[in-house]
Amino acid sequence: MKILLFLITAAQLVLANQIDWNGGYRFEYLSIDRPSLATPYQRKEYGMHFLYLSPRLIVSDGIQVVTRFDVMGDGGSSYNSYLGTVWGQGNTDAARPSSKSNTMGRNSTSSMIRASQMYFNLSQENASLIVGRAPFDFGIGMSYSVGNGLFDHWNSNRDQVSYKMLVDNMVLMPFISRHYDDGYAQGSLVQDEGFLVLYDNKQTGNQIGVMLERRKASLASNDIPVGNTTTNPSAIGDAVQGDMSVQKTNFILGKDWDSFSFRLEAGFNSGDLGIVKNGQNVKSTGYGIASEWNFKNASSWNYTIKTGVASGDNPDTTDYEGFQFDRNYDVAFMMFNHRLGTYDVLRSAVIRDTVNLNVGNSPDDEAISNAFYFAPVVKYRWNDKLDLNQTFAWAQLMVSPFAGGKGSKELGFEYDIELNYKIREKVMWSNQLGFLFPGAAFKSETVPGSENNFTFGFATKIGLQF
Ligand SMILES: [Ca+2]
Ligand SMILES: [Ca+2]
Ligand SMILES: [Ca+2]
Repeated sequence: MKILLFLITAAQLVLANQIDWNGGYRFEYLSIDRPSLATPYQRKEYGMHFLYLSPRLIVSDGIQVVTRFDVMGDGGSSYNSYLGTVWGQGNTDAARPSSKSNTMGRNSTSSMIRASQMYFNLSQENASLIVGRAPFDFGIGMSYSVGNGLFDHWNSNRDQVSYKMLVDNMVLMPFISRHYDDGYAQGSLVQDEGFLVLYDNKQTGNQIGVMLERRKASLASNDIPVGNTTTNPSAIGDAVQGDMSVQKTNFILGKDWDSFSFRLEAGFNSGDLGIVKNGQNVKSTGYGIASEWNFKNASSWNYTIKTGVASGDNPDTTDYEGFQFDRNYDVAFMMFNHRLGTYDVLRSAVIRDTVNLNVGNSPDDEAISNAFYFAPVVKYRWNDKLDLNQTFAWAQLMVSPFAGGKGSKELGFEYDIELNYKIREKVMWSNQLGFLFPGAAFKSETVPGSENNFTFGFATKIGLQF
């Protein structure tokens, strides 16, 4: 009897705990004819699929443990992203037995499930505490983007302790994030300490805020890419020599009217990178500004202008002036989204895998960097299910990627058409066609074979979230 009672109580306890699931699935196919803009074309063509499942374990009132499992994630790349697995991944083991031969075999490879988030969330009436590996967000996603968009490939998950306090429309949040710890000993860290103050009135759409964040790394954990730029294009200095300490300051400003709204985010870096170049200390001095201007009306036609700037590293100076947007922040289908050309025009190699991936075999791992861009979007709402968006993106370089300031700054322009079809509630089929007319910045006498020829690209993708 006692055992039975115990069993019943245990069953009730299990029932008292709840698990809420959400997640998403997508399949994408993409092709870009001539990403090199030169000869050879280095044509891209791939499919990619991805599923994520996020169980939220509700332990008791206001206490949750959240995890996220990525099924068929980017197992082969070095990015820890939400890219997904290439469709047709195959077996890659060089010493594989013949039973694993892709040409002779009959079964496909299998993939690991990865956990990209795991955190504890305590919600109180006017505050919430987050401890663990959790998404981190700010503003319109210029610097940090959680990657909740249907086709977002990137995330800014980080190991953090953050405490968010809500007072009316004010948000106050101190936080600490640890990006690296060498283990049980004390000492070697890469850590952020920061504070967010935000006024966010959901009724009026008025938003103003600032986030201050200092990222520090000790000498032993300072892994800023350094070395010979010919063998390692990501390198931004000659050698690591000390601690890194960089202050990042991001502002957000927004306002909504009946027929118009805007959002503006700006970010500034300042501090010491702890590396040397030509015997001198390298300081980080980059900045970025992103703005979105939305013109709304009752008709089927709506307009948005996306315009902004990201500083670029000047090769003639010791300091590092480069600034890269988050890679989820896109203004065009190809430009600033996929690598283009035969050399690093945008000076963004520091955030990319330049060892295994090149212009012809990389995913959409490019970022807005070293450029001023102006991208009006014309949106036409056909009916409840069908949207047609046209983007005309024009851009110009901030600094020449070559010493001595040689070369043109014209990045050219891109015209994109996007047709979105909402098949069912929560299920979207999106088709993109892009035409890129690259500017003379992609062609240089310094780099033999570089050209700025026309290219086009196509993507069709289906995505759902639940
Ligand atoms: Ca430690
Ligand atoms: Ca520089
Ligand atoms: Ca992107």
